[in-house]
Amino acid sequence: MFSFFRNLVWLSLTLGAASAAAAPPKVTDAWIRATPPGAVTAAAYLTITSAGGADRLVGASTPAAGAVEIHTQIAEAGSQRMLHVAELTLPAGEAVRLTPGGQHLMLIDIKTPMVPGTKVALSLRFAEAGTVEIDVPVVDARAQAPSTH
Ligand SMILES: [Cu+2]
Repeated sequence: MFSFFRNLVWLSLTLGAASAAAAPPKVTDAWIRATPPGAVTAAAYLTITSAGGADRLVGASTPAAGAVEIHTQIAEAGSQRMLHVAELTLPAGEAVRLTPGGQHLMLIDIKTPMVPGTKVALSLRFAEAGTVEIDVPVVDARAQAPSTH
């Protein structure tokens, strides 16, 4: 499993070197799961489509948290485990979905609880397209993701 992710990173580096994306990636269906008081992390979900060519999500940040990591989730011995990945490969024109139970952005050391109805500024850093700023609505954990944004 670990070598699988190493191969993913290697593959994305190869693709990134060959691409020359111009148009910024399209980010849709972004939402952050509301957190209870005292929580130190929060999960953000979104869909990214790189229209201009292959790209990679290489980092993210927000004023609302100390750090943002790209995580993937795997089932292991009957329980869910999260893995920190260095980057996310974005094939040209393909919608890459970060959804509950799978890949997500992890907000680490959040400054305040994530309150439903509020929005959080999120800065996404792409290898080719540079930085894309979005405002992400906070949604109650029991509610479904908004259909669009
Ligand atoms: Cu996580």
